[in-house]
Amino acid sequence: MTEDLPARFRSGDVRALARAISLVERRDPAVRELEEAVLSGRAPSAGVAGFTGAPGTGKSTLVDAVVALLRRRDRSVAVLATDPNSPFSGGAILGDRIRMQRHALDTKVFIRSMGARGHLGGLSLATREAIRLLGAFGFDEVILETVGVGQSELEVAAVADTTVVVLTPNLGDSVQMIKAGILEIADVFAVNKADVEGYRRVVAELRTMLNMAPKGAWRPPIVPTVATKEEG
Ligand SMILES: Nc1nc2c(ncn2[C@@H]2O[C@H](COP(=O)(O)OP(=O)(O)O)[C@@H](O)[C@H]2O)c(=O)[nH]1
Ligand SMILES: [Mg+2]
Repeated sequence: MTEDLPARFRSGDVRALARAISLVERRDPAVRELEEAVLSGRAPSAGVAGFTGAPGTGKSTLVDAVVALLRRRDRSVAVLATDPNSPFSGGAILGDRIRMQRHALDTKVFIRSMGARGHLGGLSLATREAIRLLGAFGFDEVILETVGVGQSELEVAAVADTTVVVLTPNLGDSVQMIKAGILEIADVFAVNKADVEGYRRVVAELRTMLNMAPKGAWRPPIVPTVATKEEG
C-alpha cells in the first residue's frame, strides 16, 4: 500500500477509493490499516438499495434510471455491480459501462463491478466492506446490482436496506424466483418491461403468490416499470 492512501482517500481522490475497493476485493491485509484510518466511529454511512433478478430483466437499465433520479435530487451515488459468476472486476462490465455512460463525467457517480472470486459468502463480506468505504468517502447512496443466481440475492438482501426484485413478463423468470426463495427477501417487486405484452399476468401471478404469505406479513408492493423510458 502506498503510504498516502488514507490521506488520498480522505482528500476525496476517487482513484484512492478504487484502490481501496480492490484491496478489499483481494482480501489484502493492507486494507486493515486503511480502514482504521478512514472508518472512524463518526464515518458517515450510505443508504443501500439492492436490485436483483435474472440476467436481462433490466436491472442495469433500472439502476441507471434511479441514478439519474438521485442526481436530480443532488444525491451522490455509487453503483456496485456484483456478479458471482464473473471473474472480471475492477471497472464496470462493458455493457453496463456503455449503458451508464451518461454518468461517466459526473464526479458524484461512481460505478464499479466486483467479482466474488469463488468464495461462498465472500461477495457479501467484500460488498459490506466496500459499502462502508463508499459511505466514508462521502457517497449518500449505494446501489447494488446483482444477478439472481441462488445464493447471491440472499446476500444482497442481507446487506441492503431495501431489496428490489426485478421480474419481467416472462413466466420463466417468476418460476425461477420462487425456487430461489426470493419472495421472502423482496421489499419491492419491479415488474419491468411493462411495455411488453403479458406484464399484467406476471403482476397477477405474483399477487396470488404473495397472498399465500402468513397474515400480517409484509406485502411487498408490485411496481410495473419501463426502465428504458424511466417510467414506474
Ligand atoms: N422493452 C423494454 N426493454 C427493456 C426495459 N428495460 C430494459 N430493457 C432492455 O432489456 C435488455 C437488458 O437490460 P439490462 O438492463 O442490461 O438487464 P440486466 O441484465 O438485468 O442488467 C436491454 O436491451 C434493455 O434495453 C423496458 O422497460 N422495456
Ligand atoms: Mg446488468
